[in-house]
Formats: sequence, structure tokens, C-alpha cells
Amino acid sequence: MANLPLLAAKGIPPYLRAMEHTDRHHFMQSVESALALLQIILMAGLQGVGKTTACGKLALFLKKQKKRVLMVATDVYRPAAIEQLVKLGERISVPVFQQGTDAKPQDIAAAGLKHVSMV
Ligand SMILES: Nc1nc2c(ncn2[C@@H]2O[C@H](COP(=O)(O)OP(=O)(O)OP(=O)(O)O)[C@@H](O)[C@H]2O)c(=O)[nH]1
Ligand SMILES: [Mg+2]
Repeated sequence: MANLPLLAAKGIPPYLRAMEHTDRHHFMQSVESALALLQIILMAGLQGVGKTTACGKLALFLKKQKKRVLMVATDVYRPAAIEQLVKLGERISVPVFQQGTDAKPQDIAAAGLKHVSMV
């Protein structure tokens, strides 16, 4: 439901406008269900407190609960932070989305969300 006001504010996109009213209603219901299932966890904290390690533990915990997990590497500042997460992801077989260190963290986060909605 959370994104529906956003859709309304931006107007109905053409591909939705082209649908019959009933189809559009069903489509919106599936979007709402998908959004309701999607859970985002943002890890933030002081340097070296164990964020990345906790990400790995959390990801493995959720994976064992048969949840689909994606870790998104947005720490573009600390040297080798992305490599650390990628290695961790390999160890626990959890995918890691990353765009290197040139992109902005907020853009990587948005791209990660887009990525997860496509896979
Ligand atoms: N004893 C102990 N050490 C931990 C724990 N979690 C992480 N560490 C260690 O603390 C250090 C930093 O852990 P990271 O997970 O890289 O911490 P971070 O918050 O991501 O660090 P930055 O990205 O540099 O801010 C590593 O040496 C970890 O092995 C914990 O629960 N107990
Ligand atoms: Mg870290």
C-alpha cells in the first residue's frame, strides 16, 4: 500500500492506463502484495561496531527461514567494504548487489530495490 500514494501523485503510467479497469485493479493488488512481502533492513552504526558481520548473520538466519535475501553494498567510503560484503556473500551463498564505489549510496540502494523487484 505504501507506494500507492506515490503512484497516484505521479499519475497513472501509460502501461496501466492501457489496461481494463478490472485488470488494473488486479495488477495493483499484486503490486501491493509484493510490496507487503518485501522487507528492507538498513544497517547503520559507528565504524567497526560489526554492521557487516551482523548483515551476514542476519542474511544467513533469514535464508535458513527460506526467505529470499539480497545484500546491497552501499558503503562506498570505507576501503574494501564492498569486497568484504561480496566475500561474505560468497561464503554464505547470499547474492550481493553492488555498483562499485563511484555511485552514490542512495542510488545504489534504489537500484538494489529495482533489481530485487525484477528477480
Ligand atoms: N567479538 C566480536 N567481534 C565482532 C562481532 N561482530 C563483528 N566483530 C569484529 O569486529 C570487526 C569489525 O566488524 P565489521 O562487521 O566489519 O564491522 P562494521 O561495522 O561493518 O565496520 P565498518 O564497515 O568499518 O564500519 C571485525 O574484526 C569483526 O570480526 C561480535 O559480535 N563480537
Ligand atoms: Mg562494514
